[in-house]
Amino acid sequence: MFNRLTGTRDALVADYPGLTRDRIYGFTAASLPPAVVIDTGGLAERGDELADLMHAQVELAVAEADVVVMLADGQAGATGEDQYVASLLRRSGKPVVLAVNKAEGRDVQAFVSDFWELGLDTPMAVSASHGDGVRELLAAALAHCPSAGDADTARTVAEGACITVVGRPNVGKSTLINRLLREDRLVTRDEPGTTRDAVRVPFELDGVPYTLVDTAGIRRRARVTEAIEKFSIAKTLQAVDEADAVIVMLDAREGVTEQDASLIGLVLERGRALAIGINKWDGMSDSQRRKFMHGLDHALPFLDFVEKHPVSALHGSNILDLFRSATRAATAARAELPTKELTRVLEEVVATHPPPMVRRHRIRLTYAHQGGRRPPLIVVHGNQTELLPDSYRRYLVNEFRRAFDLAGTPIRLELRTGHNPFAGRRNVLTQRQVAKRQRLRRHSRR
Ligand SMILES: Nc1nc2c(ncn2[C@@H]2O[C@H](COP(=O)(O)OP(=O)(O)OP(=O)(O)O)[C@@H](O)[C@H]2O)c(=O)[nH]1
Ligand SMILES: [Mg+2]
Repeated sequence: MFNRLTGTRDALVADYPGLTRDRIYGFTAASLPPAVVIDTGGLAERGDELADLMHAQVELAVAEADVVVMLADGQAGATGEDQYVASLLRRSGKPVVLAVNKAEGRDVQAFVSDFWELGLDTPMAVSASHGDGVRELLAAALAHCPSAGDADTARTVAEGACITVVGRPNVGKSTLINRLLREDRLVTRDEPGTTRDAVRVPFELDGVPYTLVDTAGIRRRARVTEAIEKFSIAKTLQAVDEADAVIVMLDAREGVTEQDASLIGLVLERGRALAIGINKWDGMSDSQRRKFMHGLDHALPFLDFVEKHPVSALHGSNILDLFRSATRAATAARAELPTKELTRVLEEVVATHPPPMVRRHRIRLTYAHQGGRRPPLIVVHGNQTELLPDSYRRYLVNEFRRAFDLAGTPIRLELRTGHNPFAGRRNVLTQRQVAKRQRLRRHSRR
């Protein structure tokens, strides 16, 4: 069911180990309404050590959740274990949606009839492997989440652009926000895991309203001893998804770690605009600073479109520059790109550096239009576009970025080949052409 909801295993973004069974986090597939999904291990009634550890993992996931989906095996019928799970979930106080799985090809009413006795809401017949009822299940679950749906439009009108601060634990996210606000609004401490939930605070700069979002520090893999961390990963992921721009905070004293790179990868994968703050720059020697910058270019070579600022959240130096980079990135993410301008830029770019020849034909790129915003999606039309090399795609993106001043936001490019009127038509020779061909053959044989 998790794979079905998230589309593929690629949607997997965080992998939290317990001793026994991980909590796995993912985003719903693009064709479904947006949500963060957590997969948990099975709940067993046996009171051994293994079951206890699994319980702890499930409890943490339930605590983070707005709504819980209980998945039962319909082909096995309602069992004592289902009764047990249902009673645990009822006690959690969270809304529960009951899904009865493996319903493909069955009569729905009869299939779920067993499950009314669990005393949860209406049981829904689903098939995770076939996809039946999955969309309905998600809709039923989201109906329990007040923030779902049109939150996006409501927010941008009322509260301005939403700038979310993310980074490993203890890098100074809350300190940055406090310094921007000029008050100790958020708890900061020299200890990872200080912030446990995503916190939204209003902020105004030069008369423009924004929403700042502080998040719990996210790390890809906790050590086993830290498996029982109480902060909400789901809320951090959701805050990234809802952001207009993300500030990724790094700790200059620790260099760019693999976790930083994977967090930035997650932000880009979700198509979010960003700026990078290199924090705790104070008290570092020149050679330490040089070493960090060198490591940064090396670790993140593909990030030249993202603005990076060394800052001290503690002292407030450069933090406004960092914030302004983020707001520019947010604006770029929502930029409107008129078809006329896009096509003009495309024509110029193609005239300067034409696409390569493929099988003695030149790939033709004729016009471009905008297919979406946040992040900008540019659709380029032409012929044989599927043969366009990656290097040329990158070149196009860079040129569009430059022409429209789109710093800080990823840009998506979609190539579309128009209908080719000759496709699939066999070339039928005329009588004279057939005769000529035969003559030529005879001639060459001789
Ligand atoms: N020297 C120095 N210390 C800083 C700076 N920014 C933050 N710190 C310190 O780093 C520690 C952690 O800061 P927090 O703001 O709580 O970090 P966080 O990223 O919110 O941490 P979590 O909420 O646990 O994810 C605190 O002791 C801060 O005083 C800075 O620019 N320079
Ligand atoms: Mg914090």
